[in-house]
Order: sequence, then structure tokens, then C-alpha cells
Amino acid sequence: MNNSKNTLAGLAAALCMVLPSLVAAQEPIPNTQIVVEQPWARASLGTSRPAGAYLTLRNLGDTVISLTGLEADISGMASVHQSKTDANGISSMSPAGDIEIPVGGTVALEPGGYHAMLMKLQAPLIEGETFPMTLLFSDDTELTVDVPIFGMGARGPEG
Ligand SMILES: [Cu+2]
Repeated sequence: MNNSKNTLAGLAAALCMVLPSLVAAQEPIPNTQIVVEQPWARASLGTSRPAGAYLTLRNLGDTVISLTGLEADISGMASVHQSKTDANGISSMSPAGDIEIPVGGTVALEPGGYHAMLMKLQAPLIEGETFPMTLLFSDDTELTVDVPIFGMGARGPEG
């Protein structure tokens, strides 16, 4: 009896320590030093294949900051990928890891390079619509942008 009481008390104490940090994690801190330019994505053929989204990040602050991840309700699994083409012309992609955005500089997520990979699509990307995507940064800030969806043959932010 005593033992289970102690366990419960310990559990309650542990929860009290964990809960405040969980609550804090749910309050997004908006990033004020990064500007997102020209976000865009291509319409998807249903939801069976992952979709890519593209944009340029410009660092207007005076410290280097890194893009560390992505979230999007339209994707059950969103992450930053990097496409590479080897000497034989075979292209592949893999998780990009953290991407540094230099002070005063830009990093582009574009076809053939870094890109936002939206896997496990929860809904198709439909031309003419937009979807919100949240960018996560190394200082625990984030930025949510509306990504316009262009046609399946779009090659850039101008469609
Ligand atoms: Cu990819």
C-alpha cells in the first residue's frame, strides 16, 4: 500500500516537472530574423507519392541560424531533404540535417537541391490552393508560411 502511494507521489512529482516544459513547447516563438521568399509547391497526383515544397530563406539578423525541421498538417511526415546527382547521373535524396543560413545570406530550397519533403500526404495538393507549412529553427523559434500550389509542370515560384 505504502509502496503504491510512494509510486503515485513520485509520478505526480515527475508530471509536475514535465508538464510546464510541455506547455512551453506548445507556445511557438515566432522567428523575427528570417524572411521566407517565394514559397511554392507542385500539385500532387493524389496522396500516394510524397510532394516537394520550395522556398528561399533570407537571414536579416546578425547571428547564423539553422533550419532544423519542418511541420505541415498536410503531411504525416515532413522533413528537409537534399537531392544529389552522382557521377553516373543517378540522383538520390536523403535527410539534409541542419542547414545554416548565413548572416545577410540566403538558402534556397529548390528542385534538385534542398527541398521540403512532404511524405504521407493527408490530402492532395490541389492547384490554386495553399497550405500552411511551419519551419523550425535552431533557436527554438518557428515561422509558418502559406505555400501556394502551382500546376504539376511548374518549374519555379513563377509557376
Ligand atoms: Cu525528398
